Amino acid sequence: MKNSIQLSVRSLKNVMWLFCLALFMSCETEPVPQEEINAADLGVKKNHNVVDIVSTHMNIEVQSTIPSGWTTFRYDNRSHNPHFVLFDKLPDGKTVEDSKAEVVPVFQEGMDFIALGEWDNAFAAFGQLPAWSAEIIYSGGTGMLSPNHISEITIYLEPGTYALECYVKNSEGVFHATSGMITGMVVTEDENDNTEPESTMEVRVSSETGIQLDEKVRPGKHLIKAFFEDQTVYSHFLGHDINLVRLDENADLDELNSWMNWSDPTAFMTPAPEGVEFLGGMQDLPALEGNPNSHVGYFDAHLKPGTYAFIAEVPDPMSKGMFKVFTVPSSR
Ligand SMILES: [Cu+2]
Repeated sequence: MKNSIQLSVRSLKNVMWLFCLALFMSCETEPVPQEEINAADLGVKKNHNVVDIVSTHMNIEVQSTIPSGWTTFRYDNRSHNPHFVLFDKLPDGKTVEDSKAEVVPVFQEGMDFIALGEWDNAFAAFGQLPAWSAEIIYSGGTGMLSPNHISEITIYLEPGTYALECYVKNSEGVFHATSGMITGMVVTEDENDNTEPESTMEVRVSSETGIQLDEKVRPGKHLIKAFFEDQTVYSHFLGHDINLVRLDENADLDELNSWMNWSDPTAFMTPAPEGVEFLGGMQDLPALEGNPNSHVGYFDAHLKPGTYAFIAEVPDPMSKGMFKVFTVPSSR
């Protein structure tokens, strides 16, 4: 008897709740179609096999071995600096210890000469890079992420040995990798059974046409598909990536445009430009011919109404069509 009373009270509550919901929905002048709500807020399917990456200071903590295939990484930046995590696929037989010994110090020496304006010495220093470093395949990773932010990305990882690194510079021009932000990870031949995720929005990046996105961006939780049409090497020795930033009224677009270039001795150093919140993105994907998975990476974003931009870390991204400012409206 008690149970049946409880049940009917519960049923009554349910009916009242549905009534209130119906009343609330009827007040909307333009109801949002259910499929749109699903796509924007509920359709982001989470992968359950998430690999955690954490930075608490100048470090990258991640498990040392994972299976190959589509993999979701959850990067938690608990430090006081903006960071990213670039996945360098190393040539066979090389490990992160080789990168630490033969690559990281060379870049630091080259950078130190650039800072002194000694370009000849800088080029001589970069000439010390081991021949094998030209075979490193930049294989995606988390875009720039402000402190106390979390970003999830999904990329397809081929078996191999990787170095995960961040090369933002501190206020003295020291690369974060020099200070310890580089770590190794082995991707085994074992395949995970994850499938490619479904996106709610797509952005495309190309060395010829820059960054392209839909004219209308809807607010909500998104899983953004970054499609790299191609990849190339710019004057800073690296390719293009894509980063999502939120801009407030203090943001100086010219300053941000100049800042996004590691090889500029006055740029890509902390503190980051004011008024800019880095929300992740996708590091350089290799866009290999005949390998569709190498063109695609996914990253999550909760787009609230406001002003944002997609921007690549390349010299003068504005001139390359790789700095696209857009607005997220308050309604769909
Ligand atoms: Cu860093």
